[in-house]
Amino acid sequence: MPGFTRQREEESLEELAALADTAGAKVVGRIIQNRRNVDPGTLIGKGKIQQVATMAQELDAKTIIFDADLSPTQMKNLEKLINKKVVDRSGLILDIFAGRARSREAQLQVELAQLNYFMPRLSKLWTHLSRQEGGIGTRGPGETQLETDRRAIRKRIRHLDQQLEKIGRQRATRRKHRSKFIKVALIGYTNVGKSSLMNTLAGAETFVENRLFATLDATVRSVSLEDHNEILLIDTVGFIKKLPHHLVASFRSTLEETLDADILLHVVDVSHPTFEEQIGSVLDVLHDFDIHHKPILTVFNKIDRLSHRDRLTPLAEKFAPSVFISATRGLGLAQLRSSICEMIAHREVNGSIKLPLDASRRLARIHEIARVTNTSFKEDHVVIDYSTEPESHIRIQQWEERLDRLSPEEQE
Ligand SMILES: Nc1nc2c(ncn2[C@@H]2O[C@H](COP(=O)(O)OP(=O)(O)OP(=O)(O)O)[C@@H](O)[C@H]2O)c(=O)[nH]1
Ligand SMILES: [Mg+2]
Repeated sequence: MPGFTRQREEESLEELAALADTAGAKVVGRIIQNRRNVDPGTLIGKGKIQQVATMAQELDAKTIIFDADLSPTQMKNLEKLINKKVVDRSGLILDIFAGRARSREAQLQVELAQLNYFMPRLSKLWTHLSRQEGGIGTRGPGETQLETDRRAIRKRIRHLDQQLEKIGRQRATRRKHRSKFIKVALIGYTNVGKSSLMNTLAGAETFVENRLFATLDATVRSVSLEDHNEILLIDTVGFIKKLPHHLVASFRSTLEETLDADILLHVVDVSHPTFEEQIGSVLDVLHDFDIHHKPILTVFNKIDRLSHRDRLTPLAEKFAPSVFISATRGLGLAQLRSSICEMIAHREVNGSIKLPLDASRRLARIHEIARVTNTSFKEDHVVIDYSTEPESHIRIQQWEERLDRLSPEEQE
């Protein structure tokens, strides 16, 4: 499409191949089409579909995977025209998730995401639900069967929703017990080394693998830093580009661990050819979940794989604050620890203060030294919610105490 370069698409396809490999498939061929706009019914053009069908025949491919999200109609049309099972990027990722989910919560979350995904796509070629061996040419369920399936799915979705809500509440309670600790979440693109870093810092045995989405559950470990700082380190599911929102949303309660964190460690695989693009994808997700205001330390990992470390200097300027490490070789960890301590000391705290309506100088001052998040005027006072660094917070809180003791003239 206009605005995309061939190289970028090839890299994206390379990632799709890695995903397919993770899902246990063998890639036998790839096709890219240049187009000015998408065909609403089939995404790609008629001639290209023919080419794909012929190529699939020749290579004896069982499945066609699209590096895009297909609408249910597009998927049905493509399956009819190519006469092979068609999977899109989300469907593939869901398949991986399904194979990776270990905890009960992750399993329920994945099942919910799968049902929501499959429901509008139920067609005769999708035979999963009827539990038959779904090879090509096997007939799927008939129309009445499909309707029964849909009803059963809706019921199951409601059940899963309830179960997840219950687990979510338990998780919230557990989170509350931990609230006196500073929470640091490891976030980042998939396969960048988040779990490896967790293992190095916490001496934990978190599952590490050179494949995508090794981690699906949020694991929490406590870590002691210098300065007597005891933090809780949280390992989370990795991000990937073009991951649709409904899919991310089904990991809501796992994501809440990230939403709840005080500090984010954004782990980046600096040895990856498209790491800057991966950074962009991660920041997009943070934006969508409205957590981009949290303090972020960018952790450039896998520096042991770089032959020219001078490449790193400009990165330090572009992505401050940042550190350079190797989680598996144990490089740069002292710097990482002290950077975390520094961020803890300077992190923003949320506060709220009640001021008389005429304390205009104080009001102006708050706007100077804090980020005001809400102002609500009451009959004889104003309540201001803000976030700022601990020092300013203490100063602002002192105003309130003093205001209580001062006369209105003195307050100004
Ligand atoms: N060379 C090198 N390899 C590393 C380093 N850190 C991690 N790796 C490797 O990178 C791969 C992925 O590591 P993980 O820790 O599973 O990555 P992750 O970010 O948790 O991945 P997901 O859970 O799949 O999102 C593994 O093969 C690690 O051994 C490092 O500093 N240097
Ligand atoms: Mg992991």
